[in-house]
Amino acid sequence: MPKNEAPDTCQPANEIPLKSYGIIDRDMSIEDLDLTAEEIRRLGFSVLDVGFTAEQIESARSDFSNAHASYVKHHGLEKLRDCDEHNTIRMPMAGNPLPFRNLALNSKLLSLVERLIKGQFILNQQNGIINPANKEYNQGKWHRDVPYQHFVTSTPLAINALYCVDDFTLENGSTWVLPASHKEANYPSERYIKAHAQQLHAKAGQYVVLDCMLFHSGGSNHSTGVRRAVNHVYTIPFFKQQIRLAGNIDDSGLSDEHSRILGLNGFEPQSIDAYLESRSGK
Ligand SMILES: O=C(O)CCC(=O)C(=O)O
Repeated sequence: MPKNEAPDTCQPANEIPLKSYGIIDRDMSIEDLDLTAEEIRRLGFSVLDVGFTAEQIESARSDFSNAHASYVKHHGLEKLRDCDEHNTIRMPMAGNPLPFRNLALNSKLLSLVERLIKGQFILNQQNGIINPANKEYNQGKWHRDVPYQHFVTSTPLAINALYCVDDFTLENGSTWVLPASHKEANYPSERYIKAHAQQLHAKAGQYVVLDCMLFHSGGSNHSTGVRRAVNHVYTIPFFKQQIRLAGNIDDSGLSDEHSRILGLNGFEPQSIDAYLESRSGK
C-alpha cells in the first residue's frame, strides 16, 4: 500500500475496540458474503472467491485465449487498433456462450450483487480485458465504470465484477483503487491520489468486485506476460446495456431468472398499447 504523502497517522491495531455507544442502526455481517458486501458498500471494493477449481480456472484461460483469437480474426487487428479496442473483447459470451455466461451468472456472485443492488438488476456489459506487458492500454487510466458521472448515491446502482483470468499482482499491473471514492462526487486531486491510492492483488479465479462509482485504474504491467480479466457490470434496469445482448447471444438453456438478468426480455415497450399489455393482470 504505497502512501507517498500520507501523514503517518494510522498504525496497525493490536487491540481493536468493539464496544460502542450512541448507535441506533448497525450493519450485521453474518455470512462471509455479508462482509464482502459491507466492504463494497463502505470502501467500494473487495475480492470474492467463489471456489472455482484449478481445472475451471485453467479452462477459463484457454476460453479467453480462443475468444480473443476469434474476435481479432473476425474484426481485424487493424480496425481494432484504430479505435483502441485491440485489448478488449466486447461481449465474449456472443462468441462462446456457455463459459462466459457461466462467469456472468455464477450463483455466489449473483448473491453478492443481490445484496448490493436493491431490487432487480441486469448485466449491462461483459468485456474481456487485456493488460499487455510493458505497454499502455485503454483501462490504464483512472475512471468510474459509469463514466462522466459526478454524483453519489446511498446505495449502489452499478457493480463491476472483474473475473481474474490470471493472477492480479503488483508486478503485472493489478487494479488500483481509491478507497471510498464512490462516496464523493468529484475526482480527487493528484496529491490526494498519490497519498491514498491502493493497489489490489487477487488470485486467478477470484473476482475483484467494485462499486462502479469507485475511481479505479489498471496498473502498469512490468511482468513478461499479459494480465487478463473479464469484467461484468451489473446495473439497475434503468441503465441501457452497452451492447444489446438480446439477439446477439445464444439463450438456449437459460432459466427465466437468468434471461431476465441478461436483459433478454426486458426491452422498453414499443407503444402505449404494448406497455398496457405488459401491465395487464398486475
Ligand atoms: O484492468 C484492470 O485492472 C482494470 C479494469 C477496469 O478498469 C474496468 O473493468 O473498468
